[in-house]
Amino acid sequence: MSGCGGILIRGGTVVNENSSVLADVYIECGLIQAVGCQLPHPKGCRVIDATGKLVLPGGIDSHTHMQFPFMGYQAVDDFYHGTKAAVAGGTTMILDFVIPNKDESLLAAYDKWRSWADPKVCCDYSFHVAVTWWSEKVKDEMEILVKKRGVNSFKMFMAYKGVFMLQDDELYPVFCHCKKLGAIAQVHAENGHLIAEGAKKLLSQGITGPEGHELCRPEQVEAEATLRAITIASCINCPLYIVHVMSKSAANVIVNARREGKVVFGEPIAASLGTDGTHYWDKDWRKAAGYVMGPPLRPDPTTPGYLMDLLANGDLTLTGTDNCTFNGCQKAFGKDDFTKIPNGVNGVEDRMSIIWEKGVHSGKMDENRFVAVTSTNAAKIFNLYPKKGIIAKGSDADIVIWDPHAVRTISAKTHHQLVDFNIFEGMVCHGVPLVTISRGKVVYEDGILHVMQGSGKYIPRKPFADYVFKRIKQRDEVCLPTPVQREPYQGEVMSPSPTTTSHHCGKQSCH
Ligand code: URQ
Ligand code: ZN
Ligand code: ZN
Repeated sequence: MSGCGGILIRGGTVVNENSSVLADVYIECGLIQAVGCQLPHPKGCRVIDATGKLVLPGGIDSHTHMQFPFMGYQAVDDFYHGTKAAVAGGTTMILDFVIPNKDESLLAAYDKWRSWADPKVCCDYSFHVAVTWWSEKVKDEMEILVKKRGVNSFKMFMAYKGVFMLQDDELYPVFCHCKKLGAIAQVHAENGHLIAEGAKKLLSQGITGPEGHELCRPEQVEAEATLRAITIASCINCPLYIVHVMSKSAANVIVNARREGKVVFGEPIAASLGTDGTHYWDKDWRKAAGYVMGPPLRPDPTTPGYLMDLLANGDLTLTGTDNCTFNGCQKAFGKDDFTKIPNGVNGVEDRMSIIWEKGVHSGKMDENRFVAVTSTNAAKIFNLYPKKGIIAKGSDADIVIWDPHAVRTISAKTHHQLVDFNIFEGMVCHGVPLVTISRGKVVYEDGILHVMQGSGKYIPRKPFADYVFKRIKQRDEVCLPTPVQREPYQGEVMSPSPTTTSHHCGKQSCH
């Protein structure tokens, strides 16, 4: 245990999802080598005093879009600035999205995204892949992505009509295929048809500003699609993951489905937990546009607190950010038409502090649940556990030393993201990362970044995560429908009339 630049974190409280214990942590060669009391101090290793501080598994942001080319612009936070900001906020892994255009090869898109990310990432990362069209080729490529590229999650859009949206009769085979491959199906749940109609109507009524973005896609539009996706998935016994849960109505649909025993996971994001959609009515156009994302934040100001309660009690499972940032001059493309405002907000840097402030400091959840919803549950769902998501011997040394009492004020003036706006501007948060360690290297300490572009690794993920698929497999085995055993029907069978409309088998007479 020496010679690799080991680090001994001494005297902190090690917090995992199920325990908080006073212990030292020794890391070397990128891994946690030991967790215990009064660990020896190997010669030459660095000692970090964590007395009075918490030692947490690094955050895993389940949902980002770094340098995403979208709505005519490229997101300004690329894989370098985005991951740099992530580690400054205590996040040590991101799950980003490969989003092919319709008709584009999924494998080619995956290769393109890898070529963007690999030279730039400052922390570990992995990819979900979006299925934006459906064909035999897509089906084959999904299989290659799972078996040869380490992808175990696919996102389907029920919105962005004509761009990324799939129809119900496409969702069904895609969900079937995800299940067969052991990948989790994720959905962007909004009714794309209703949004398109709503937007046309509002524009014709002279509503062109950011408030139109929320008005054309109210809560029911999100809730309806959430229920529809859950219904389709449950007909197939396919596990389902609802990305960016933004409203009480959609969250309630997920709560009910889980109460009915369905294998459904809900992901609220820093934005939906930390702020609300009243800003769309701000008189300052740039400010209002800064919050435009899909699904939108909700004007009901009790939404963030409600979602946090559900996250605290287990109805919602994990958190991401949907970090997808556009500057004011890019958002301004939609100055006269809200449908042209590039969708997306920040969050990757501030997620941990927002959830600590609104979740733990407020008394809604303890530090163990905080670890579960910011790290462990993502690791379990995406089959990264126990490599990630836990402080234990043998796990990757992705660690945050967290000061639960320190306070910081969020601002675009001081954040590490490139974007020129912060949706949490002025928010005072307890809970501050003091030191972030990624793969055994200190990448952030006392406000200073020590990152190197390209030092992060792509993490391949195996299919059939136990956390997701154990129940599914068992149900498939024991819940098969069985035919009723009957004596064969012996009575008369009348041939249908050739003049009536046929259905089902298309034949006029079945015997
Ligand atoms: O829907 C998403 O996740 C994308 C494409 C990013 N933007 C957004 O507004 N959520
Ligand atoms: Zn989405
Ligand atoms: Zn997204």
